Amino acid sequence: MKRKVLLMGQSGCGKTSMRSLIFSSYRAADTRRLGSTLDVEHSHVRFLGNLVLNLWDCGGQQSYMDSYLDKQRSQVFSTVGVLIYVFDLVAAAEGGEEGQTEWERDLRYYKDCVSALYQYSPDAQVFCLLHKMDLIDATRRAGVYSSRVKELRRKSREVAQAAGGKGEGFRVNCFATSIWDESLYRAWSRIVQTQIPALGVLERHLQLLADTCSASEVVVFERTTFLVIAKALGSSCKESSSSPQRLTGFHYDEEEEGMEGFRDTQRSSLTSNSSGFFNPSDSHFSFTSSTTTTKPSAQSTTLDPERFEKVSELIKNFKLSCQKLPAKTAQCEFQAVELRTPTFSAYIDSLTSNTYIMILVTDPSIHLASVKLNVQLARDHFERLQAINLRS
Ligand SMILES: Nc1nc2c(ncn2[C@@H]2O[C@H](COP(=O)(O)OP(=O)(O)OP(=O)(O)O)[C@@H](O)[C@H]2O)c(=O)[nH]1
Ligand SMILES: [Mg+2]
Repeated sequence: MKRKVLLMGQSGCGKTSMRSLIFSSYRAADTRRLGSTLDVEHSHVRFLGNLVLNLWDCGGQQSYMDSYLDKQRSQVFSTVGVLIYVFDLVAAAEGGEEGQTEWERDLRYYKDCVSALYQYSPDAQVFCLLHKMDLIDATRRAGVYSSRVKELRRKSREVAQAAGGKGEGFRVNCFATSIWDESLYRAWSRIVQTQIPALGVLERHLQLLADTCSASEVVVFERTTFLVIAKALGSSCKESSSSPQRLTGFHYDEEEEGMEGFRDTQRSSLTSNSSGFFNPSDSHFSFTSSTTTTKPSAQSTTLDPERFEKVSELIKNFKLSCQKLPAKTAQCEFQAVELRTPTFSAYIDSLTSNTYIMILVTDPSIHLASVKLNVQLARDHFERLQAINLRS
């Protein structure tokens, strides 16, 4: 199963950087050495065995952009599964040529790309990454983000109306991102999740495993990228939470979806359990009392909405650090992690040939040995499940 993924945006916005971080062994600092991409760089990334992401990293210099939208239009925009349009938030604030700001030029190109996509791949998914968020002052992030998202959604509606459609056009999924933290993993995890068939089936089976292990949370990561593929809450935790807002303790507008990691409230929201993981046995924990954006209740422990992506980033960096060890050690593959803290235990191990699993247990009466045994017994089952789901 092949999926074409278009990575577009103006020159210097960070497309090749994010691709290199997620799919190659780059660290954020290594991206400073990258040169500008000439025309389109194609790469095939095998994901979960049979799913192949056909990445088109489209160089963003003006002459190339004009060519994609004109001479190469049908070639570039046909059979697209996903369009990822990257905006450089810092450049957008600056003035460009002919009195047009960079943001206006970005918007014009974005609109033209969406219009071409509407024509050649109307079933594609559209993701907008508002990138280099680390360079925006923390107090301005929410404002900048939500105003940009509003404009992008408006542009999509305009394209749909111009094409004679009655609907809203593409549903635009926006994320605030930076190569310097886990926000990039969150965005890319969501993007690849949309391309995995029968994800719901995998999540249902994970839920069963979570219950069998009496776990609080279970997460599956892809083996090489460590992107989050699927997750499930144990039943006891599920009953007490009915919405993502309740789970994270945040309420926010639609325009602010996707900027979780950059919310001002994040720092103050982490309480005693600073790992950010769910701890139902914590006497201060309350799903229901924590619902304000700016003032988390002293009575509540809110969860870091990016806790799993933090794990992705940590493990990926750990693996990169290991490569610096003497040759014999560096060649060893990362295998498993066991972590015990006063409030929870975590176990990470391989699940299938293409995935790792992380199981979080907060009940102190549950021994990790039994969790390990369950993972061992579940391996063949999940291997078969993955093969069935990705066969089509
Ligand atoms: N501060 C910051 N810098 C970034 C981020 N992402 C990328 N950069 C920097 O932006 C510069 C340009 O990145 P590239 O990935 O080459 O940009 P590109 O979009 O591929 O550009 P073209 O290939 O010319 O289209 C590099 O120096 C990166 O280090 C980010 O999130 N924050
Ligand atoms: Mg590039």
